This record gives sequence, structure tokens and C-alpha cells, in this order.
Amino acid sequence: MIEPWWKKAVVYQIYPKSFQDTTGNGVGDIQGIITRVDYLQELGVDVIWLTPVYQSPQKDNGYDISDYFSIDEMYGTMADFDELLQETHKRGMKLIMDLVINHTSTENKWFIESAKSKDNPYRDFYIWQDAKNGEAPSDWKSKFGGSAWQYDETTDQYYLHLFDQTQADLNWENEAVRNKLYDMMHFWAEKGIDGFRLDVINLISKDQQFPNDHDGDGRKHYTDGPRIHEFLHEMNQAVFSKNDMMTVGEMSSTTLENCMLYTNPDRNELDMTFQFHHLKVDYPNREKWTRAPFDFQALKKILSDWQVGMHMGNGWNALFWCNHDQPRSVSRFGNDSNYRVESAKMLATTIHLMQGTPYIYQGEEIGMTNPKFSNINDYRDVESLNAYKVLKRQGKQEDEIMAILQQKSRDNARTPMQWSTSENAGFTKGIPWISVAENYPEINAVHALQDDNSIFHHYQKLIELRKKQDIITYGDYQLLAEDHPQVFAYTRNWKEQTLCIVNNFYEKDVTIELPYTEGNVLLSNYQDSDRSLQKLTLRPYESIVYDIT
Ligand code: TEU
Repeated sequence: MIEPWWKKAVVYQIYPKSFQDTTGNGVGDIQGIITRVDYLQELGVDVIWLTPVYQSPQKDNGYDISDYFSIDEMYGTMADFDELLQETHKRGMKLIMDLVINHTSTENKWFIESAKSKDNPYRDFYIWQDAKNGEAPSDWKSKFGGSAWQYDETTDQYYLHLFDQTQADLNWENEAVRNKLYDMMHFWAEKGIDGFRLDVINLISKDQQFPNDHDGDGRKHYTDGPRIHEFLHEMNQAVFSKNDMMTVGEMSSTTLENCMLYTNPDRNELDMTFQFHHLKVDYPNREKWTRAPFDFQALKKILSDWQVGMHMGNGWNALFWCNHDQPRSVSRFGNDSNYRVESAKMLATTIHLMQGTPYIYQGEEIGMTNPKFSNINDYRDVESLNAYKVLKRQGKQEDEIMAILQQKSRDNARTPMQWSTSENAGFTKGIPWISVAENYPEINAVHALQDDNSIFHHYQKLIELRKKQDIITYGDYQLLAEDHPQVFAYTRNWKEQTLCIVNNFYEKDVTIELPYTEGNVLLSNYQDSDRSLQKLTLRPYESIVYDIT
């Protein structure tokens, strides 16, 4: 069997709004991305994932699509997009698009029609329900706060929106909707794109009774819902199987069992999945809007369970610490003050040596940090602004709310890419749509490229190592020193070979005994890492990859 190309690939995620502006309007654009493709090639990544650039009122930065067939003018034109695709392909790289098909913007013409009357041909494109006992059809909550149902006077019914009220959920029970979406996907496939990242794709099938949840937000009635595997298989047969594509599903609150099914090649659904359980280890009692250190034992256990489970189930993981919805990884799991470089490299090694396809989020490769905004006016994200209001209503002090947002806001990852020491970090000549982090004179791509020991060059080495060592792609995974409070160590085993990866997640030195005596150091984040594994002393955030065969 020929192994699919995406198993050995590394993906780079671009958030276009914050990547590179060429017009001076303070917003990144497609021409800006084109000027940076060489930079990505130098890093060594194989695939670019572009978050949504379709026409959109931008209530949720493009995750609210008003026209699937055109590019938002803020980002450029379809000709610009075609040029980007060409420039990517010319360099032997691939491009995947972000596809948001759980919902559309309420400004999408389908929704505008749908809202007009109960007998409009588009009525059943969305999920409309009558009031129950004079109230919303169910107690489901929007993921961005408030009810998930919005009342619409014109037809005296409610429509469902699991996200913002301007993001109406499509009715996947309706075959006409599914066929329209598959046709649209063909349109992009025919352009020659190399795949899709499918936004919250495991939420598309809802329990048609829309039952009350009582003690939750309703997610159990639509997460990995009743017809999800059927819909994904159908989509696969209609679109993916007809094109050489990679597909990655973003899975909200999913389970390992479901992801094994989504990605088992025999089932023909998706190639790989993002799951978020390891990024909820700093949500005490499942509450995001709190300040809390991360639970290291839970982090190790979750990542390890998914490594072992997906390997056994013949599934495939997408590996990542960060994306445009998460705080910066070095600020969250590393140490962005005293050991920024060491800890960013350590985190990179920990995740890149696992089995799956690694994703690098723009700026992660130079160790960008959370910006630590201290004023609510600095924030742009609809989710953060809603959370601010809710926390205020709960009586929290301004300082406390700011401290929470500094740790948890999605805007932490959305500040402009730090290219150079020029004004606005070289991102724009105008006023950036969101402020640039103040540390750009120190942390930027120009510095990273000049410094042989930079985080950028560490990522380069990780990517090279993956290309050279098949064991990273195919080997199994075993956690070592399971209960160790400070060290995340594991082995990868394949054929006769064993790699041992040892990571100190804390600032304190630590001595650890591992079941090996000596190894060849393939990569580390200090210049002079010890070859002897027997009684190994790791320095702050030290991370070493040994070949112990
Ligand atoms: O995010 C999906 C998702 O589950 C979010 O609720 C995520 O958990 C949240 O942002 C964390 O605070 C996707 C996109 O990545 C996100 O940018 C969109 O806002 C969302 O879908 C709606 O399309």
C-alpha cells in the first residue's frame, strides 16, 4: 500500500488577518502571504492551512461566511488567491482551505432567503423551531455565551446558532444543503487546492428532538451527533475520494472512540482530527474563564492516551499546541520570561516527536508570546468581549478580568506576526487592526533567521528529522516515568529502532532514572546535552531526543 503523503507532512497555519499587510489598511492580505512563501519554504513546512478568506462580514473573523465562492475584498481577489496557490505549488508545497460548513453568516444569501417566510425554498436550509412554552425551543447555550436560539419576528420562529447569533447553523438533515455544499467543495477542488480543514465538523448532526439538557449547555445532543459518521462518509464519497486531498476535522469536545472511527482509513471519512482535551488542562471544573496553572499529569495522560489509542485504532492525530483560538503555547505551557527559547524548543520537540501530523501556528516558530493587553479596548474577539460582559455581570473586578483575558483570550494568538524591528513589527505600514505585542523588537523573524540557535532553526531541525527518520511517522508510542511530576518522557519504537524523548517541563533541575544507559543525541535544546541516560540531570526546560538503538 502506498502511504498517504500527509503522514509525513508538517503543516503551517496562517491567520491571514494578522500575517502580512501590503496595502497599509492594517489588515493582512493574500499578496502579503505571497511575499512570505519563501520564508515558509525555508522553515521546511509542506502544507499551508489558510484560515477562512471567503467573503464574510467578519463578525467572527471569517468563520461567518456570506459567500463560499468569493474571496473577501479585505484579503484581495480570486486572482490573488490563484496566484498564491500557484506560488505554493511552484515551491513543491501544498495549500489547504478552512471550510466552515456547520454554519454560515446570517448575511449569506441562503439565510436571507430562509428568513423571509416559512415557505421559502431555502427555509429548510437552516434549523427553525417554534417556541416551547413561550420560550426558546431548548436550553442549549451558544459557545460564545447566551442562548443558542435566536428569535426572529418575521416568521415567529427561532433559528439555531451554536456560535454567534450571526452564525446560523445549517440543516444537515436536508439533502439539498448537503449537495450544495459538496458542489461548492468541488469548485475549490477544481481550482487545485490540496485539502480542507473542516471547522467544528463533528457538530453538524443534531438530535432532531432538540431536547433540553438541564445541567449542561446542550453539547451532548449534537457533539459527534446521531448521523455524523454517515454524513462524513457521504462527504468523503462525494468529494474527497474524487480528489487527492488531505482532510483534517476540527472536533469539538469529541471522544477518542469517535476519532478512531473518523480517521480509520477503512471507513473513508477523514484523514485526521484535531481534539482539544489536552488544551483544557488549565480549565478547572471545565471553566475556561478562570486563571489557573495547567495540570501536568492530565496533560501527559491525555496526549499519551490519544497516542496509544489512535495508533491501535489505525487512526491519525493532528498534533498541535496552538491555533488562532488558543493562547500562545510558550506563555501557556512554557516560560515566556526567563526560559522563552529553551521552553519553546522543548514544547516543539515534545509534540513533533509524537505520531501524527504536526501543525505550527504562525509565530510559534519564533516563540511569540501572549501580548498581555491590559485594557478591554485592546481586545477584538467576539468571544472575549462577550466573556468580559459576563464576568462583569458576575461582579468580578476589572483587574481580575484583565488577568483572565491575558491568560485565556483567543486574541493572544491573533496579534500581528512579528517579522522585524521595523514599525509594527513589519506587519503593516498603517494602523494594525489589533495591536502588535510590545516585545517585537526582541522577538521577530529577522532575528530568528540570523541566530543559529533560534527557535526557528530548532523547528527546521525537527522537520528535517521527521523527513529522515521514518520511526517518527510510523513508530508506536510508550510513555515513560508516568507519574513523574516534572518530566514528560516517552519512547517511539519501530522495527529494530527506539527513540527516547525526554522533556523537563519546569524551571527546576531534575534528575531522572530511565531504563536505558546511553544514547545518541539526535537533537536537544542545550548545546551540550548528556549522552548518558542512566542518571540523567535535566536543566530548566531541557529536552533531548536520543536514539538508543
Ligand atoms: O472553533 C471551534 C470551537 O470549538 C471553539 O468554540 C473553540 O473551542 C473556542 O474558540 C475556544 O474558545 C472554530 C474556529 O476555530 C473558531 O475560530 C470559530 O470561532 C468557531 O469554530 C466558529 O466557527
